[in-house]
Amino acid sequence: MSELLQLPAWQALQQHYSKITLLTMRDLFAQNPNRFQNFSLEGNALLLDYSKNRITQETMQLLYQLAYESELSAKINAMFSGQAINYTENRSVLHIALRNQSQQAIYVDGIDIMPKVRSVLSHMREFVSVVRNGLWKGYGGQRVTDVINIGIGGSDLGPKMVVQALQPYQTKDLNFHFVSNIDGADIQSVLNKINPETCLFLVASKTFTTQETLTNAHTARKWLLDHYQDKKAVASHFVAISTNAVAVKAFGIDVANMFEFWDWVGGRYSLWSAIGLSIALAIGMDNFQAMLQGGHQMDEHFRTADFEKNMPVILALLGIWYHNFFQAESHAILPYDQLLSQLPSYLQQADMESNGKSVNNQGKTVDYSTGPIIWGQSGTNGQHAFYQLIHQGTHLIPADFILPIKSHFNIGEHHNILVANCFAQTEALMLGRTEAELRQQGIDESVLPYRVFSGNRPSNTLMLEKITPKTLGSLIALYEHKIFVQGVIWQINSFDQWGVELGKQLASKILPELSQTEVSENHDSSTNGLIDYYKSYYRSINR
Ligand code: G6Q
Repeated sequence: MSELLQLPAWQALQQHYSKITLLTMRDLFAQNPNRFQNFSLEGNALLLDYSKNRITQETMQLLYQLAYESELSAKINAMFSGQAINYTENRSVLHIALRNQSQQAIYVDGIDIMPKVRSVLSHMREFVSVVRNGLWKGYGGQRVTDVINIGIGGSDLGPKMVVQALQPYQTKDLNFHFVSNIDGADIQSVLNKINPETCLFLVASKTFTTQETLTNAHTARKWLLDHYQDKKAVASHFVAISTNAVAVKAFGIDVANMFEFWDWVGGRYSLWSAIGLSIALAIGMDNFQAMLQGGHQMDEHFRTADFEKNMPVILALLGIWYHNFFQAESHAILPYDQLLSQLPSYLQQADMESNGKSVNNQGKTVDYSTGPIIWGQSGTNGQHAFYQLIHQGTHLIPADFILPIKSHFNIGEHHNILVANCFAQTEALMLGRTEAELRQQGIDESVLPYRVFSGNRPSNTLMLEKITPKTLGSLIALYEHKIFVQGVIWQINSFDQWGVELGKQLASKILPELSQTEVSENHDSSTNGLIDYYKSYYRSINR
């Protein structure tokens, strides 16, 4: 049995679980009128209500005990002090340094990295001001109207999510586009909309070797050169965000227009770095700094607050409670704000790429479940799609409801209706509807069983004042730290992603085979069969 399963707190939780399954939240709320006060927490302009969970004070105490026994405090200190906690790649994990607003030095290999962080931020500030003021000119002398971020995974999802979320802060002078997919439809649909004279491509790639990003960037480069017929044009229309200066130069991008970041920034934690250049161009550098400040405030909260008052820790422990004890396989992210519509996809990568691991820090296969499946959609759209299954299906799906108090769009009753729906959903999930209540309403006996809601379905509600750069920064950092805490408890490395490699290697092996005429023999019969079917069908329709 693994170390984790032998921890006294884990075993106590196992015992406690059988007691909890006999309780309903409906009863727990009826017994304790202060349940909301007892199980909610406010800070950093966020309110976390976790009272609608299948927990008692004892549950929480045991979960905190699990955090202590997992030496969480030491692990938090290890991250903040720059230790190489990404042990399979021997790297520090310091996205917190990118938003460090204190004068505190942060060391990697004995060198303070903060001067470098600040220097890239001033490079970004200078560039953002030049572009936003129309002083950056294309090769033909025109100002920029369209910014196209070419990147994938961590170099796409974060910036795309934030640019969408902070749309009310966006300059009207620039349009933003995100190209990620290798499918030519992605880049072509953007190229169809923009003008070569007024476009600016941001090639965002930590390694500058990613096949999708480089292929898209070369297609964009060719498109631009077809227009200008002069290679010198590339420098006026492309900038790079990367750790790989050699490859950036080889592409034809002026290294003076390369924005640097470092190997201690993981791709999915990189929106705070120069990878966030599209965000800074959209909302301006002051707003970008406000987002960093929001992130930093959450870092300070996470680093200093007792576990009992620590939002990321509480969210992480509740996640473990359902995932490992109730065997809930997934977790839904349900933002009640259209501006946050990309948040579920963003968190899907942040969480699933971080904690989708099955080997622990001792190199042993784990004997417990790790990372949940993260999914979701903005409310109220989800209500008319998949909430049925959350309410009456056979799966237990813990969910986070995220709601701003004030909307950026004051249109009639829209916001109040949205808010009412959000609260109604968490109430319905918790309370359910009994046969007796249905009878009282005069519901026909023949349909009674179908109309019963079992209830007792857990949710957290996160309320924030308004979606601003600062509150969004705090919200993102909250989830980043939640993911980290879960990784600590599961004893896995949340910061590598070897699972992405195999498919990449096999794809580069298959690519040349697609243009060969011989029958494929290098793979299993399914893969050979698919390759051959594709090749012969393709040839037959392209004669
Ligand atoms: C994230 C992953 C991955 C990465 C992309 C893009 O943590 O590492 O999603 O961001 O594969 O990589 P590049 O930025 O190197 O192109």
